[in-house]
Amino acid sequence: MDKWNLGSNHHARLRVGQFPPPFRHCSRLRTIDLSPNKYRLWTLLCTNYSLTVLESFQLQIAQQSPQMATAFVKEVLPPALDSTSKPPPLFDGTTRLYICYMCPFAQRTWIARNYKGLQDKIELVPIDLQNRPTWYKEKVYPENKVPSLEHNNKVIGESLDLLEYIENHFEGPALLPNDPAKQQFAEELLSYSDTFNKTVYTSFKGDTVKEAGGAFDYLETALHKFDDGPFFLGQFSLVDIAYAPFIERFQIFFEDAFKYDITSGRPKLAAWIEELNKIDAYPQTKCEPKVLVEFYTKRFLGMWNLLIRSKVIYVVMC
Ligand SMILES: N[C@@H](CCC(=O)N[C@@H](CS)C(=O)NCC(=O)O)C(=O)O
Repeated sequence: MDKWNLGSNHHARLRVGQFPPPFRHCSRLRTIDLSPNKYRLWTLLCTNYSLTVLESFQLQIAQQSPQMATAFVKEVLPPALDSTSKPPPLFDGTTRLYICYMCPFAQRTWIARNYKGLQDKIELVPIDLQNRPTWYKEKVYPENKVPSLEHNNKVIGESLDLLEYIENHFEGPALLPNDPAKQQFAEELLSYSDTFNKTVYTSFKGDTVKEAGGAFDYLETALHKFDDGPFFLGQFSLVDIAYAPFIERFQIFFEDAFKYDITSGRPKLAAWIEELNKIDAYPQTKCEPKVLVEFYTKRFLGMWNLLIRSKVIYVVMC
């Protein structure tokens, strides 16, 4: 597709939080539909202000079929703050979500923020955990972990608590259903998520596929409970958000390290992953698979394995 031409059959739609800088605070503009001509104007405008916005916008559009009328722009992500970075103007009334791009716990809260369309209300503040700024522990969150949320002059942590906090304190589409049976199942699955993660992470030290298999089966069974949608409670909810970052990592790592497809023989889990990827709020929070595999291999299989896999040893020996 021509970089500057949307094509006569295409229309594009920008959403709040995805406008280029001069319009970012136009809260009255929730979405705007663009005809091909208007789109050309926008691309010129974007070029002046943010090439990244423009490029990801075009990438997204290029991926749409001509029939599809909607294209979403990826948020331009801020660089991670490290030990050399000054703190943001803390407790100035801005709501800030402190995350780390690689952290699955933080990713949960990031997905919820995106899904509720709070990109303009909750500022993302990524932290480099390997080279943490000292002010984070001293002035923001004494636990020194991510995620944490600075809101109304206080800081709250713990990803599962934060999911509920975001659901209860901010506007946007509901992430918990009213149905008491579904609410009860949500509680059950949210409290199982720690056990699930522990079981899978612990399995890396033993007979991984066998030990982790039961945990994946548990999810497969859970996905059969409600048949009014592909998600744990039928419709997309906090429960899906709680599991998504971990399943993302496990699927990639199991495939790479153990040649094991976690969706094999688990059709509901396969469908869940496929549907999850269609939720706009999620894909832009995902990690680069290569980075993830390297990180997990080093952490769970050891440095030696990483060197062999990265062919360093092979090259040295040949
Ligand atoms: N239970 C916490 C776990 C958060 C957590 O362990 N985050 C990691 C990054 S993935 C972290 O901040 N680690 C820093 C540290 O432990 O010093 C939650 O659910 O939010």
